[in-house]
Amino acid sequence: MEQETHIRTCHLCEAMCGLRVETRDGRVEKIRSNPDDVWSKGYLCPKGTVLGALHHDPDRLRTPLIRRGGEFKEASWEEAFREIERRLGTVIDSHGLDAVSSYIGNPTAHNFSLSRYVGAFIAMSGIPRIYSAGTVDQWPKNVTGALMYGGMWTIPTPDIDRTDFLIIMGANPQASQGSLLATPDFMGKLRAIRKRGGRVVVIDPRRTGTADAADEWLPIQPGTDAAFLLAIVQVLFEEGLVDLGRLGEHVQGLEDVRALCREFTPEAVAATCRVSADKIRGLARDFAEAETGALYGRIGTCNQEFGTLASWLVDVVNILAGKFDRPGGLMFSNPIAPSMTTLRPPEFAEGWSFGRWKSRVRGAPEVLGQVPVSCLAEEIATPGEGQIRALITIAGNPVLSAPDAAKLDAALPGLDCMVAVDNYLNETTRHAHVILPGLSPLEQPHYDELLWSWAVRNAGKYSPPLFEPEPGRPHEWQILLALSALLQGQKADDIDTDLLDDLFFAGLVATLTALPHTSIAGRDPGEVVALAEGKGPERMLDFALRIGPWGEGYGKNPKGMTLEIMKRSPNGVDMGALESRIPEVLDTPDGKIDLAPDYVCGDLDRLRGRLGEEREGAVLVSRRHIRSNNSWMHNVAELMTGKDRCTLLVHPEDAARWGLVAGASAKVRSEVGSLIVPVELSDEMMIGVVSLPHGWGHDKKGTRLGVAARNAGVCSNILAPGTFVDVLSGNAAVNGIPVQIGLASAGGIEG
Ligand SMILES: Nc1nc2c(c(=O)[nH]1)N[C@H]1C(S)=C(S)[C@@H](COP(=O)(O)OP(=O)(O)OC[C@H]3O[C@@H](n4cnc5c(=O)[nH]c(N)nc54)[C@H](O)[C@@H]3O)O[C@H]1N2
Ligand SMILES: Nc1nc2c(c(=O)[nH]1)N[C@H]1C(S)=C(S)[C@@H](COP(=O)(O)OP(=O)(O)OC[C@H]3O[C@@H](n4cnc5c(=O)[nH]c(N)nc54)[C@H](O)[C@@H]3O)O[C@H]1N2
Ligand code: SF4
Ligand SMILES: [Mo]
Repeated sequence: MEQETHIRTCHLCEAMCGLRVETRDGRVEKIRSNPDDVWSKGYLCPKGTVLGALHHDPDRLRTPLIRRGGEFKEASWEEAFREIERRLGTVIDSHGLDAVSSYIGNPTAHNFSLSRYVGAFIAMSGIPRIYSAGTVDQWPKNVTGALMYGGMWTIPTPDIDRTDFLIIMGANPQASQGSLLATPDFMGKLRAIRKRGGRVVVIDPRRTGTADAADEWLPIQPGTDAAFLLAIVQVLFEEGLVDLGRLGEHVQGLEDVRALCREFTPEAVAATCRVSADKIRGLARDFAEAETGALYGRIGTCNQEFGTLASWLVDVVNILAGKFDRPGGLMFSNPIAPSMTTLRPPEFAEGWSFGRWKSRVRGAPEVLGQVPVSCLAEEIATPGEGQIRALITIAGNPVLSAPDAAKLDAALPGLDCMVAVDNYLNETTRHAHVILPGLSPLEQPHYDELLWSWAVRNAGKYSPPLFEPEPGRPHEWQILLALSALLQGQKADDIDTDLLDDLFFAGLVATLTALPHTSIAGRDPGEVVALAEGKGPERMLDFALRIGPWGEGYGKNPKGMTLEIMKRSPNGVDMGALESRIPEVLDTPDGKIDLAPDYVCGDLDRLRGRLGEEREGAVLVSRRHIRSNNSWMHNVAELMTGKDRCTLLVHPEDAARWGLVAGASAKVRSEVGSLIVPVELSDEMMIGVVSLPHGWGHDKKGTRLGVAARNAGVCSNILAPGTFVDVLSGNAAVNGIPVQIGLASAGGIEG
């Protein structure tokens, strides 16, 4: 057969790079970048080149697996769904749907089907409570988005193409490629800022690859960003540098912020943050005075003790310094296909409220419908009314990625029913009774659902499937709909996923026609449904494109965007740079930005307490690597070459204090666990701070990950106490974990 070249978008991360995939005889031969891609213009990273290896990975599951005893056996789809019906039925008959829960993992957001149907699954299954990777990730941003702007996914992103001063706080795009900041080639854009005379500052306890490429690295004590930012705010007020510009009339709460920052002078926070007062003042002045500027905060500012305060203050600083909603500042995208994920959940129709219920065992208050994922283990393991007895994991590996990892690993075998929608038999899914594999991404179309919501340009791209799915295999959207039907008590043999899809779609259309600002506002939903074509995620994408800002509007704008038109531009469509969106983007009760939400400001006492504390001893932070992706890409041999990456980074002075030498093994102990890991000396680390990557620990028995098992590493989340959270959001604090460190071979420390 002839060689073919397919144009495609890489689905692995937020960079959404354009690829040229060369195939022959049903095999991927080579993947290169696509220079004609309107968005990525020829950029890609090493992970993009291995989509073929992932597709052809012999360990990737292609049929359902049913576990009987300790053995997984291949099964037909009918058998698998019948087995789930039987197991779920037993749980639900005895304990009701309250005994069923679900964990939603990160690749859900990057998968064509799952991203569009996980909402259908949650709504139609009737499962009362779910857990997700969101509470080890961006939940603080969801809280501040909801309270400040009225939408839990209304999250601003830095306009890096036009900024002349970028401050990066707690993010390492050199590895991650950017997060809640969708751009290709972040590092190229960073270099471009400097080349045009701009300045880049990185605030991070580690001198990362991003910091190395910046003008300045500003080390900070983990978990103290909120105090640092409050001091910046204090300086802005004290020195008369506050200038809201055109946003003045759209902001309320300014005087509250002025009053509450007063005590947080640079001098008051300097020792805690380990940043000099002069540095803080200088940075505040420079930022305020810059013509354009954007302060960007990401996972290091979220996955920590004061995540919500820090996330709030990142936005506050931008707003006060006049760097918000204007070119070169922090801006809101306007996606060509608006994300349905970003619709306000019906339970919050009357406004955002918190703590409507509490977790059963720990009493953790609900935040935006979820409690910390670390609660999952105890909710499974603790007997009593409301105990979780059945769990459905969807594209998640919480046994490695969630805090208190060992506890969850120990709890999962206690379930009466566990179903995993996953492409691998890994650390988490090995506990499942049934594993349902999704199609390979190359067998599916692609168009990111959520990520364009914080893209640095208003663009979009559709990729057709590259390979035909193997006959008889359902799409993941069909799997999710079938699972929701089983949870509703339907018989496996009777499920009609097309019918369920029609129901879900009709519900979505009804929701959108009832909203005031869409192009189909007030239309008869039945009429719109009748006009919509196709089924599944393609119909939803077409719908999103049509009702979007450039959309055809079901007849309203006949030349407007449709999926058909999008498909004619395989290299993507670019509607231009970001534009100011305030006030239209706001959905707060008074239509203004709430600069000082009570819920958030209520946490300042806790921060005051932190400033009064003397904390000594080492703390642990996390890191990422460009050739890795959370826990699940360590099975690709091409990405696993080179030196061991699962090491403890230690500053040489610390190493000397703790008796460590390069290559030796350190024993690291926290309040909840201990592990032994090779030491890598590095003056990248701030003294007193050590770093471990997450997503490793592939030495568990019963997985089917040939390559990963040979490069097992250790699971850093064994050290993360589940109760160490950002109180306001319930988000895990996997950064800033107090640890003790010693030489392992010499017996190390006790424990
Ligand atoms: N210590 C520490 N812990 C962290 C973090 C940290 O910085 N430090 N980061 C946190 C963050 S930000 C996140 S997002 C979480 C991630 O946490 P998770 O989402 O739980 O973990 P992943 O490693 O992304 O696991 C993804 C799973 O999805 C499966 N999968 C991959 N592709 C597909 C697909 O197309 N379909 C299906 N059905 N399954 C698929 C994989 O096999 C794997 O089982 O980890 C968190 N944990
Ligand atoms: N290659 C690769 N890309 C990825 C992923 C991956 O695993 N691998 N994961 C994806 C996912 S799910 C996400 S959410 C994004 C995350 O993307 P990023 O937010 O860029 O995450 P990291 O690369 O982990 O960088 C976090 C930085 O925060 C620093 N840090 C830790 N604690 C603190 C603190 O208290 N204060 C400050 N200021 N800094 C701190 C750490 O030292 C680290 O350098 O990346 C995505 N992209
Ligand atoms: S940066 Fe790498 S992983 Fe991310 S989309 Fe581009 S090629 Fe894929
Ligand atoms: Mo994430």
